[in-house]
Amino acid sequence: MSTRPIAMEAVHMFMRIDHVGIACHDLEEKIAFFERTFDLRVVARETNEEQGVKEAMLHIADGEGGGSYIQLLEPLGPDTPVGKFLAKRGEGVHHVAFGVPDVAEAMREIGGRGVRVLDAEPRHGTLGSSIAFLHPKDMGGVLTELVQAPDTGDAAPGH
Ligand code: V0V
Ligand code: CO
Repeated sequence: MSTRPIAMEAVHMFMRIDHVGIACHDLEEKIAFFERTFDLRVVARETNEEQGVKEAMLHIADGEGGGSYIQLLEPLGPDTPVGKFLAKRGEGVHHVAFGVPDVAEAMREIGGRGVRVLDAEPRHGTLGSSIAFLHPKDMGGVLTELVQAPDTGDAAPGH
């Protein structure tokens, strides 16, 4: 077995964990908990009508190609992805988001490998990112998000 270290520029699709999305009933209460308990700080808040959420990003670390965060998500209504998730499962991990260099390219490549891509084109995400989702049933039960940070690659369409 080779003991050679993996090259820094090793090619795989996911560059880093961008965020873990946590569904909650009360965004302000959960922000207060994470700030108080872990000394984390909110760096962005947004109401995203298209995704049906009010969300906040708590910064953890910076890495190559972007940072890593906890994303707290409160639904805008019961008939939204997070609203339905809360009704069915209660509060908990809603999705895991991976950083990719180019979200449109990742959607094509991953879609071509038989995983259902839920978005026809990249959508607007938090912190100016471009995002797309992969079906949880094709991802071992985990709703998975692809994230292209705003300063990497070319701007995606729809911005
Ligand atoms: C649903 N299911 C999940 C799930 N949501 N499994 C794991 N994790 C989740 N988050 C399961 C559910 O238990 C059902 O399995 C099955 O999928 C169908 O679920 P459903 O309740 O009938 O709901 P659907 O099919 O109407 O919608 C589910 C999907 C939907 C995943 C297709 O939620 C979606 O399109 N999500 C992508 C958009 C999104 O989640 N946006 C909010 C985050 P059983 O019970 O039949 O076995 S926005 C965000 O992250 C932003 C803005 C950002 O990061 O910037
Ligand atoms: Co997210």
